[in-house]
Amino acid sequence: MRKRTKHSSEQAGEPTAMPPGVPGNEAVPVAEPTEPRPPLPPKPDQGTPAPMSPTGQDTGIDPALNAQGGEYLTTAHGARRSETDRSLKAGTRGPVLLQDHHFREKISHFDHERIPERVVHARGAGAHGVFRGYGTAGRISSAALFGKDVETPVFVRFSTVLGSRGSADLARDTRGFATKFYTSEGTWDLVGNNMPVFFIQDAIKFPDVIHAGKPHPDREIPQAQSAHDTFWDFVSLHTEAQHHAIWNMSDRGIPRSFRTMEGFGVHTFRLVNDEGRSVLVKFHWKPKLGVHSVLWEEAQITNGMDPDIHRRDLADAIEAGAYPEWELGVQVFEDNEEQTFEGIDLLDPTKIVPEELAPVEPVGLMTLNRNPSNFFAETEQVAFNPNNLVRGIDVTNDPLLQGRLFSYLDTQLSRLGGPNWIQLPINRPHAPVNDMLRDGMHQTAVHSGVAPYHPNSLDGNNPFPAGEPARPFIDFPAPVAASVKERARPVSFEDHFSQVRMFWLSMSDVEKEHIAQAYTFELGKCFEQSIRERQLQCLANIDEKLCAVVAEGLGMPAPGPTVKHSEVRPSPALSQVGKEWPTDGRQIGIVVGPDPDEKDLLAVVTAIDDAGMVPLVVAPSGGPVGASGKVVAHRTYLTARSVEFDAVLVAGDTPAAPDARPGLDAKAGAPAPAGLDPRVHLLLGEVFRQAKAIGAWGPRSRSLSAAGLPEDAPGVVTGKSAAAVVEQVATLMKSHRVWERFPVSGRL
Ligand code: HDE
Repeated sequence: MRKRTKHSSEQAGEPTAMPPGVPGNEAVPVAEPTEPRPPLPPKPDQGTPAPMSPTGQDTGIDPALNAQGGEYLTTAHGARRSETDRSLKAGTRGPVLLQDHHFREKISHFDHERIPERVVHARGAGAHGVFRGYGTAGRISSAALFGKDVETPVFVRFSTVLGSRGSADLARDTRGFATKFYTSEGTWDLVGNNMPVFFIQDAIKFPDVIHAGKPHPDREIPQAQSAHDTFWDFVSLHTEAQHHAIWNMSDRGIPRSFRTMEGFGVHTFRLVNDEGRSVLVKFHWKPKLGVHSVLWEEAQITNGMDPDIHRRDLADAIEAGAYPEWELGVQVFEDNEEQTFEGIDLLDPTKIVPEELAPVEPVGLMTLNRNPSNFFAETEQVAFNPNNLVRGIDVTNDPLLQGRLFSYLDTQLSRLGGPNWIQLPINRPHAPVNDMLRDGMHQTAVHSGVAPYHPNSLDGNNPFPAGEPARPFIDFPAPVAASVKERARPVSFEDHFSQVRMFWLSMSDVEKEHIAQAYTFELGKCFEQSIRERQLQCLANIDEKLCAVVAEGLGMPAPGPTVKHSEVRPSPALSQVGKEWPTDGRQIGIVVGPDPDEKDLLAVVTAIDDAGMVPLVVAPSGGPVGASGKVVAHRTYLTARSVEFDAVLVAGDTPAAPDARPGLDAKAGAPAPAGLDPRVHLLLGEVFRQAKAIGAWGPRSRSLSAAGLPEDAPGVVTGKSAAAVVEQVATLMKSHRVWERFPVSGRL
């Protein structure tokens, strides 16, 4: 990440601009402009200008826009206004008049500014980008977007599931990963999650699981959390939910960033090639930066000090030119009558196919390279729908997917206020549209012709059904088995534990510790003893050691298993530990004292910048650091907190600043040693506990020992030369954390 973003230090309260006192930066009172200026240029989403109005008059304004044209303030119907700060009154001190249309229009529109938030996935962040096909999927799908070097614009919205629009980003939860591909053959929506399995097998259960996960209906708490009775009541009563639940309890439930999340289509889809042959596939998004998560302690601190962390991180990275990338891949299976692979039912959304059995074959690369210009118009109004399919991509009979094919079209009717939401700029296809849908609330198209029906003779039979040369969408002629109508599920959907055990056995020791702690925390927040008992029984059916550790934490007896564990082979691809990743965009805190060696500091900042990472200088107070003022503090001891750094460097001594109060260090559990600023003590203690790389250089750096950090601990680098320390820290960061530093009980 080369460029510092304009927002990167906002959350901590320091302006990134040079402070007053620096020549050319004196505070000048902001005067209201007095001359009109040319209209704002159209925003990228607002289409190409089409100046004709329905009356045939060339107004010079795009009628689809009709929002920011001309230089002067107007009412919504275009009458210029000379005054918008005072309401119309009967005399200076008199009552406001009902005839003040401008006042009523302004207030009334404001009263209706909010639309209902999404019933699930309400909290999210979006970005524009491009998908480039590798040309490798041509043999299995006729979709044009998979063609070699074909570029398709995309819009992606990431989200949490349970929380409201204003909830914190680092809730322990599943993340939505929804992608709209504006292809030349129509829009394809791949509406997936960051976990490859789902809580339920049949869509009819969706309202049940969501009612259980959302806040309790009496007090409407807790917000954006699964650590409560109704959630665990549902999960323990529905053993099919255990697989998704263990993913949530694992580190995957608290991602470091949207940029370090995998994505999954979850269901099995069907791809069809130009010869009409089909295969079954599972879609995977693989982040170029690797899969990385935070710790539960970090999540809890972050939700207080920077609840917008994921939104900010995505926007900052794109603004700085560190465009996040994901490779889209498919696991490919034969489309046979059983629709199983190695005994795994491909229609069961609570099952995965291990990558070791069916490798993920890359088909294209997605790069997110543009932030939305208006959150409401784009991120809030974007409407995804798994029905949006293009030629070459089709659905299967997965009963969860089948239900979704109804739900998404339906939900937009109330969320976006009628059937014409597809005409909103962010939802418009980039392919030509010629449907015979007419009228309805908020119709913005001015259709011509007299015969919106088919066939017709009055409009020359337009629009024409597309023949094969025009490459229409083809409903794949999937065979339908002769059967009876019944409310039943296949026997193959009844194994609810072997894949959960496979996930558990695939985890490293550290990841197992985290999972056990997460279950203990969540069940510890439940009040009903019977719910804890039932979930402990489920844990025993997954793994007895896991159950024993959680039971001990809860102070309850551990039950034995009631199912026989099947033989499962671990899938190493499920673990996040043991791999190396690029460090682009990772944040390094550089803690300095009041009088740092400026030459060293400048060299370190430059080296980190050049390596594509973000240096954040943490100084006793804001403003320029050192006499020359070449480096400015991005954080102060007061505003910095461990959670925003992936590694920390300490440049020299960090004595207590005049505003340091001993109480600030209370959380670290011990008073700060004399001479060390208590906030630096707290910072270093947390960073150490969070197993992040720590570096210090120079004979004067006594801060590490003063903070009680053992210099020979794994991932603590000291040395004479700043450059060498920075290089070693950067190497350590490739593994994301210094995993050896975590205490492991050995009981799991
Ligand atoms: Fe969704 N889901 N869902 N879901 N879902 C919605 O649609 C629903 C499911 C997913 O950023 C809603 O427009 C049903 C699985 C994402 O705008 C709603 C069922 C997966 C998003 C809805 C499921 C998802 C949604 C709410 C069970 C992963 C956010 C607002 C059959 C493969 C999209 C909206 C965005 C949103 C229904 C299950 C992913 C109510 C009935 C499985 C990423 O229509």
